[in-house]
Amino acid sequence: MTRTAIAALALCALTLTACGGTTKDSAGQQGNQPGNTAAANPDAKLKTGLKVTYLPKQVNNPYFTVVGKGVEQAAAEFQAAVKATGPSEASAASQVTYINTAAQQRQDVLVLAANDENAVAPALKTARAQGMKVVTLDSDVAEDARDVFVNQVDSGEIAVKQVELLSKAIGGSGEFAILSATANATNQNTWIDIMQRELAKPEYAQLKLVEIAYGNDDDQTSFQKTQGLLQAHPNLKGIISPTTVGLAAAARYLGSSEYKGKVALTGLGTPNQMREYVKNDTLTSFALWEPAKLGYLATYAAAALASGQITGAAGQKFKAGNLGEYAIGRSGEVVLGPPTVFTKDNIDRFDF
Ligand code: RAM
Repeated sequence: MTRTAIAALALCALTLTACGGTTKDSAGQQGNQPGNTAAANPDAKLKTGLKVTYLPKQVNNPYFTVVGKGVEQAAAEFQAAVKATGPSEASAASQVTYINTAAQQRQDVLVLAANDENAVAPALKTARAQGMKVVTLDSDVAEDARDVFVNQVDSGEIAVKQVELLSKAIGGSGEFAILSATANATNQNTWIDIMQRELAKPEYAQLKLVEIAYGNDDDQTSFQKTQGLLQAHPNLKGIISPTTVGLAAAARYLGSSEYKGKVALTGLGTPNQMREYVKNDTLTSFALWEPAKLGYLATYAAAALASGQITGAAGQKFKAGNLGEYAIGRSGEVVLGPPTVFTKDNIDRFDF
């Protein structure tokens, strides 16, 4: 699916307008081919002893380490064995060899956050044809290359929230930039597309998006890109960074520069990485979901697939341990829940 198509789907969900074009949006239909050909049996027992591979976008990103804790916790609850593996950088094709290895090692399920929606699709399709179940979390792949996508938050909601936070921080008017992760990341591009549509609303008429920069979810690159944005746009009033790596690097740069307090910053970050910058007034608010819950939910979805409880079709339900029951929505998507906004007032209640 193209970026625009994903954004359009997210927008359909947001505005509740009638949107055609999807082929499996009602309960009881078969899930995505080629993996989901059997009928679902909601009463099937959750299998124990499953082999789970967890493949984040990159291994050295604290956010994905926390997601991995949730994967481990769920797996421990149904005695599955987890292999966590992955590239050190989040480039488009960097995950292909890890997918092939998981298939060769006959892993039952793969839980992955994709760096590119298409680059990994052929390897995933081959693995699924051999019987491996594929659950994406955080950042999706082409819909026919996975069984289920576990989205952290409704894509529209999280994109709109960031525009709202930025607008508030700069008094509703002025130039701003986006500091994203990699140019191919499905989640980033979906959110950015929705943000751009949101800017067309009359209440944002005075906001001007002047540049989208890519820090590649690399700390140094994100730091330098922040500096570059500030130099290139002397009238810049704010930055949205919808990536935990970008937000932390931008805060580090801003916090010790002449721009501190003059250029606003918001986006998506982990409380532990952002605490000092919220406390020293580099930024007032940012948002996120609970990464461990995302990993936990996705791993239960993967086990439900491997146990035959679900096939990935819309309307099917499964139990996700202590998170309770979840239903699969259109396009095989399961949504974890609403985001949390962190400020000085609540940040000390969170430790991740
Ligand atoms: C980074 C990654 C991830 C994104 C978070 C918010 O860690 O880009 O995909 O969801 O930020």
